[in-house]
Amino acid sequence: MAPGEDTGEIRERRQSDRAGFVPLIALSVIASVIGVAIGLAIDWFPTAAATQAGPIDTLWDVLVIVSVPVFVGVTATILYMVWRFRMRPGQEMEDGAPIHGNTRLEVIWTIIPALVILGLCVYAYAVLEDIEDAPAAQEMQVGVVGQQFTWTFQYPAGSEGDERKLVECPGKPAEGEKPVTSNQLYLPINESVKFKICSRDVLHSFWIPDFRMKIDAVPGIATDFRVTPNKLGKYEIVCAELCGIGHAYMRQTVHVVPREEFDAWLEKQGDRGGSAGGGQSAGGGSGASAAVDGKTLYTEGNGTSTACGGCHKLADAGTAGGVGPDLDDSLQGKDAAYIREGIVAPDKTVLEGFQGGIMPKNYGEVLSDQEVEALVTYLDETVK
Ligand code: HEC
Ligand SMILES: [Cu+2]
Repeated sequence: MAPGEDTGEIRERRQSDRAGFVPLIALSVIASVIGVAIGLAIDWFPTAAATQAGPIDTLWDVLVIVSVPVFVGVTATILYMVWRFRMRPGQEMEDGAPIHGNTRLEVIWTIIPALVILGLCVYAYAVLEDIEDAPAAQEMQVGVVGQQFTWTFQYPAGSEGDERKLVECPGKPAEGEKPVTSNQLYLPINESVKFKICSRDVLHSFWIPDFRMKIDAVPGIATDFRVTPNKLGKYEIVCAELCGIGHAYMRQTVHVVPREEFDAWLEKQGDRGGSAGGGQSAGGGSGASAAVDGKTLYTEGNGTSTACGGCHKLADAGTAGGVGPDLDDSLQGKDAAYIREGIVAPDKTVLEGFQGGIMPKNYGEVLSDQEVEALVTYLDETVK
């Protein structure tokens, strides 16, 4: 075979191959349009309840618009090549044409993706700068302490304008500081808040999906993020780092409320904190304690403590939680001291068949003495 004939044949083949790419490109474009349309139509996220959600959701849409065509294009090319250059009967022993590569193509397919990635990085960085921007007005700081398996929130004491010092993790208040501590997170609407997040034990991750914000809680250091909630309502707080046996139950609620409601709530918490701090003989304190009701504490908590019914079964309260023991059974014939220990020191003795470390260890801190007694009395009387 003369070399000239060979070259001519290859040139012809190349021309017909190029023509063959037209359907491939058409296919990729149509599939990309459909793919992008589906990608944008899917409702990926929960409610957008903070100003930070807008730019983040837009960033997501841009990523969908850019990445779907890449995925579709690569997949379509692979499938098309497999089909078009498949081996046909009689070609079993043939070798492919000797190809040496194509420098121009390689330059193109290196530069274009590099530019796309660079562009997306710059854009994503700009979004990050934007959502982390400090507000012009003074902002509130809230401490977030992660521990197996509950979040505790610390509101710095002091009124507007005071220097608002945050309590250091692991939560030992400085001299003279009386932070408000709560297992409930309340935030005033349309005000920027900066969370200072830390952990008392292992890695956790503080995530509020409706705000689109999440950051790890790391033992030994404080991390932070800020949000401006802009929609009234209750949203879920989730631990997004597998942190141990009770990880799945490490869920709490953030309440976004009007400023007045927030102030009223904080003041109420402050009173509680004050009385727990030793001022229990104060007239107001005893007045409030008269209203302490064990059943309510059990089913709802005191506004600071987490409720019990999510984990425990108790017929009288109508709760069916199955994480901890069925209290109607397990407390049968037990005395008040046993029940008290089960509440304030849950890991001292762990009931057979259950795992220690799941029940929150902070009931002794977040419940006042009267509240613990009210719970003990309630349980003692109900299970008999
Ligand atoms: C996150 C889940 C969870 C929550 C919330 C919880 N518990 Fe528990 N509780 C457990 C588990 C698990 C055990 C068994 C292991 C242990 O003793 O630590 C337990 C054990 C107990 C015991 C000892 C039972 C026995 O027979 O030894 C008592 C009493 C008790 N809980 C009461 C309460 C009360 C009251 C509350 C609310 C103030 C509460 N628990 C909230 C999970 C929970
Ligand atoms: Cu966790």
